Amino acid sequence: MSLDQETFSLLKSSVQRFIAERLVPAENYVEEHDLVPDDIIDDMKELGLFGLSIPEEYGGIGLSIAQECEVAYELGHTALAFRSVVGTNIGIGSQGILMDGTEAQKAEYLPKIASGELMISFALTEPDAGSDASALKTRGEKDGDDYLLSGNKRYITNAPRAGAFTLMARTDGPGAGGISAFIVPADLPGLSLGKSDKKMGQRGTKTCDVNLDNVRVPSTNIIGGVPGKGFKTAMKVLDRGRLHVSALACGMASRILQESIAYAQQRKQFGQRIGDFQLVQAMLADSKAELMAGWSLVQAAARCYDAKPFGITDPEVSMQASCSKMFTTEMVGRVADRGVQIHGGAGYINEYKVERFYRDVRLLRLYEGTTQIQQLIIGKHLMRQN
Ligand code: COS
Repeated sequence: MSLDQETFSLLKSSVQRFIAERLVPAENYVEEHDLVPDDIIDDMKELGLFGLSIPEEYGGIGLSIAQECEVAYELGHTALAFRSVVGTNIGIGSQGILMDGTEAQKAEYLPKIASGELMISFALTEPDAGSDASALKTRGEKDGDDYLLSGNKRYITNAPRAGAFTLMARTDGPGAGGISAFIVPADLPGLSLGKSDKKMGQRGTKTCDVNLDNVRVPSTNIIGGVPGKGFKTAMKVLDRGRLHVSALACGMASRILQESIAYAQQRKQFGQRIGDFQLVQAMLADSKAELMAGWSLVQAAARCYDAKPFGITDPEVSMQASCSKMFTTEMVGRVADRGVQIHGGAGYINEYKVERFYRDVRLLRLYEGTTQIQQLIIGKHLMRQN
């Protein structure tokens, strides 16, 4: 699946224009009010951002992952809260349905997800199951043709905005093989949301707990209709999501570098621009080279992903996605740190963008699998090679 090159170039220019003209000017509002305004969300729907990864037959734009990464790279050039609004519909919320859902599930949910009419979140993490995802405790008890879901999901991105969840619950005993993925409408009796999480950064990004107390869900809402396959669905979704996050990290590194260069060009000390000092140039050079390395890695891994049949388990793809996520999210952390350093005291002041981006990017090393989880996945893969 991919969009023809000419239409894709037009889409990319529209996204670039939208970011420059609508999103960047709204960054201060989002930071101040901890809110992405509704009119911007409406414009995102209009632009088709919610449906980037959904095939055209279901009303989306049908980008390949390599193309999706290019758009994510662009979206990385502004406050990450904007990307977060569309992120779950493009990625972790929708992709399980697309990869493993029945035809009826795809036909029912994907068009609404693609248009943004339905926002969908991904509910895997729990209070006692973060990195150790297969230890999740949310239970799904069979009751006639239904399942009764009970448990707690934590730090669920877009939960306050979601009309449905792709939600993992234990239906069949311990371990990964006992987990099923459900499509859970948000308005079912027994489902409630916790209070909004107060986070270090990414103001405007909405996360909270999702609590389930005997929520009755028909067994036809199990993704693919077969219980016990939910953990693999979640892992495949995360493989893809990790490439998207990697591209986002590169986009943000590029924006921080732009901010740093602009500051180094106008700020004067010791009678000259600070950018004329070689020690400042060294920081800019390190950031530029690391950004180029990271972005090349993401593009290569995305091409590898696109070359394989969609939605199947492929250890090589999984390993490359983890290499990308590990390298790029650590890289943007270093670029942000240098950005603050180049700004000096100003870099610690909230009105400068680098202060916010420094906090925003910290999350990239944590969600969709910490750096240490990526290392485990890469290491495991390497030790399996003959
Ligand atoms: N694609 C498809 N299947 C996969 C897979 C992948 N990428 N990774 C693992 N699996 C399968 C395995 O093949 C195994 O299947 P079998 O039992 O048939 O052999 C099953 O899933 C269990 O795999 P494994 O034993 O490797 O699972 P672990 O419990 O050891 O967990 C890690 C593996 C740690 C990698 C996983 O729990 C993980 O990614 N944790 C991080 C979770 C995360 O990213 N959370 C963020 C939440 S979303 S913001």
